[in-house]
Order: sequence, then C-alpha cells, then structure tokens
Amino acid sequence: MFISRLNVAKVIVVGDVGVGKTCLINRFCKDTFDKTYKATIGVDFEMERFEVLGVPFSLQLWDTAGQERFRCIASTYYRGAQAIIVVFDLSNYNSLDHAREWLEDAMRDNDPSSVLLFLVGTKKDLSHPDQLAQMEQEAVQISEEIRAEYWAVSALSGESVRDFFLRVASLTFEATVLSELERSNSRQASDIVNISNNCDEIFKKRQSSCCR
Ligand SMILES: Nc1nc2c(ncn2[C@@H]2O[C@H](COP(=O)(O)OP(=O)(O)O)[C@@H](O)[C@H]2O)c(=O)[nH]1
Ligand SMILES: [Mg+2]
Repeated sequence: MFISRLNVAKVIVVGDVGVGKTCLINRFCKDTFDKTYKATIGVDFEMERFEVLGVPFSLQLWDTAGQERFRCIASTYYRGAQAIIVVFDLSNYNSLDHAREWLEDAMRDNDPSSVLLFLVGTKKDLSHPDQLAQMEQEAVQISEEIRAEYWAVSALSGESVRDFFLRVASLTFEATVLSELERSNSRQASDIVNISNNCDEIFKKRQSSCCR
C-alpha cells in the first residue's frame, strides 16, 4: 500500500550555536537534559519512531551545527526536508533576529510550497515573564511573516517539548499522506482523516526508539 513509501519524514533543525537545538532533540528522543555543552560537529541525526493509526512513521531529526564554517556543508543536508524547525533562544534577542537568515539558508534547496515551518523559542525556564512577553510578541510577528507555527519550550524542564514534536509528526504525516493521495489520485484528498488535532490518541511513541 502507498503508506509504506511515506513512513520517514526528514525534519531539519537550524539556528544559532548554543540556542539549544541538541538539547531539544535529546529531551524528546532520550528524555534527558545534559547541562554540559557539547558542540555539535557538522550534522547529526536522530530517528524517532511512531505508530500512526497502526502505521509505522518516523521523524528523522537532522541536528545541524550552526557555526559559520559548517554552513556550506549543512546546506547539502537540507535538501528534501518535509519540515524545518528554526530554533532561537528566548533569552537572546540576536538569535531571534537571525531566524530569517536560517530559514533562507534551509529553504534554498527545498520547495517552499511543500515544507512545514516551525519557529521554536527555547530556554523558556530562563526568561523573566516581562522579557518573555516582549520576545514572544516579536516571535509571533516573525512567525506570521514566515508562515511558521510558533512554539515556546524548555528542554531543561521538558515543558511543551513532547507536544511540539507530536505536532510536527502529525502535520508531516498528514502532509505526506495528502500529497501522496493527490499524486496517486486514488481518492479525494479531503476524504483523509484529519489527525492534526488529536496527536496523543493517534500517535504512539515506540519504546527505546532512538537510534542512529
Ligand atoms: N536553562 C536552559 N538551558 C538550556 C536549555 N536548552 C539548552 N540549554 C543550554 O544551552 C547550551 C547549548 O545547548 P545545545 O543544545 O548544545 O545548543 P545547540 O548548539 O543549539 O545544539 C547548553 O549549555 C545547554 O545546557 C533549556 O531549555 N534551558
Ligand atoms: Mg548542537
């Protein structure tokens, strides 16, 4: 059946060095948080496996380094992404200011009409409420301009991390099923069940699911 061809979605995670990309992925995939900073070298990826309505579905999460010197290497890994996650640090305005540049880089080798975009503010636990409100106002405005969904999370406390990735998984799954249906013309695309508001019931995260 067509679904067997759809079961891996490539998701790339970009943003300035130190904003918390690796910690965000580790919180979701391994449910851990390591305070000691270890720079990501080049590009790394984690695979997170789910079952959606009984169908195996995986997110391939590409963790990029963020340093200038890796930018040209990273661009070759951006190709063919179903989703782009632009990460910034809620306690660092510059990192939000750079979000558009990261998006442009990541979009260069992708089709804008078919890529899902997310703007994610990390380290919510560090922000003072006033500072947070100000950053979020700006972040929401940028997310509307770039047509990204905005999320605020904390890898340290785990706040919203799981909900966020389940949202990414459900939207990418839905988008791949719809585009495959349109391509195959086997059914009206509107016949497909809308799963994006019901992630927890529909998605089952498989046990010990991270691997390289
Ligand atoms: N307080 C806090 N610190 C964080 C959080 N996420 C990451 N960090 C810290 O930020 C630093 C950079 O994180 P890392 O994930 O390696 O950043 P990357 O370069 O974007 O991959 C590390 O020292 C982490 O401990 C968070 O949610 N809260
Ligand atoms: Mg990293």
